[in-house]
Amino acid sequence: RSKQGFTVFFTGLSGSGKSTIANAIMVKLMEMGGRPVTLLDGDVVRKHLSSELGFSKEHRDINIRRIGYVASEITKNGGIAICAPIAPYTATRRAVREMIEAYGAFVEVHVATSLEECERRDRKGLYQLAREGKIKEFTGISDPYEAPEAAELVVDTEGMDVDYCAQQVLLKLESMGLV
Ligand code: GGZ
Repeated sequence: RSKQGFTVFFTGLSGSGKSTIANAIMVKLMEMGGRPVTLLDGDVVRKHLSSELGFSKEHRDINIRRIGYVASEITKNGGIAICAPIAPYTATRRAVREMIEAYGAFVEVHVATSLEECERRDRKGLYQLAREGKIKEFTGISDPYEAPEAAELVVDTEGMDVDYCAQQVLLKLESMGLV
């Protein structure tokens, strides 16, 4: 029986489907019972933990390190942390991985929905504003996204529904012996 805590860390563009998959996997893990599950979603964290931060590289890195710290505390205490920020920088994601692997497993999930598809959906109208120059430093448009090269799992929400993607995550957690 595994009592080890772990962190599922989603990374991907705005509108890629991170939050939706994260919510679905949270529900599944809660239903399984056992360990407490904490969701650290991008916009909730920005509201409560990082409200003074903007989107410069420096501020994004501070934001991700805060998320990493909270997730590492949860992992240390045997819980499950689910994180869903953009986290565009490889080095920062690696730092968070190291912070968490000191206490438990780190499962990086790249939500690799293409920029074209995210922009086509543009569910919040942010891509249009970014194209018009009304939002500066917008990831994928005027700011970088460094795609992970060694994520534990890659999912793409284009042509795959949320439940399928969440199922893939669950299968990965099972294959890693975490659930
Ligand atoms: C990227 C931005 C920006 C800029 C506001 N670049 O789709 P959303 O709206 O709800 O998710 C995005 C969220 C990104 O915050 P994160 O904390 O996940 O970013 S990071 O990990 O890089 O710290 C988007 C909104 O904030 N948003 N301005 N310039 N996303």
